Amino acid sequence: MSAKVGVVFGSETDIPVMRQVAETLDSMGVEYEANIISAHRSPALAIEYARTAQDRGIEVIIAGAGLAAHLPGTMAAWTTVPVIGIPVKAGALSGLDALLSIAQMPPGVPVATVGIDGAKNAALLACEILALKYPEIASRLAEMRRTQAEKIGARRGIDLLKEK
Ligand code: RP5
Repeated sequence: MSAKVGVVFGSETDIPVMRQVAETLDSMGVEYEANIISAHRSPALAIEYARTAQDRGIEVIIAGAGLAAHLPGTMAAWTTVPVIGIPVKAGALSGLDALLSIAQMPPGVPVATVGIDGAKNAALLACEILALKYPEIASRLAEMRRTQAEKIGARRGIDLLKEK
């Protein structure tokens, strides 16, 4: 099966966060490919990746980066495949710089933005986009939501406040 999700990130130092994307997509049975691409250090590769993504069967791109995080916006500038950006916590501003860089895209080139280090939500949002087309992914998401609700439901009651 070919990859539906293109996962890209700016540096090997992003791997601990981006690994959660892989774990979540694996749990949903969604095929993906992963590449280190930097908007600043390998800009030509970034453009080539985004321009060819749709022809290679990629239906959603998840792009993670820290600091002045231009990778998601660069991807979005060169493709109309939906791009989800993950601001990775790094450097003096602990991810706030990346969050604003990714969220504050000028009108006309949207990037869906999750919270700082929000890798799991990025993967789940990608699954929700894919679920519009693939019923099996929709079923797995529904099952995940049911399980999640059951776990919360099992933790009700005033005794919670008395546990040590
Ligand atoms: C960004 O700069 C990367 O996405 C990473 O989060 C950050 C720091 O990169 P390194 O200097 O650790 O390679 O491009």
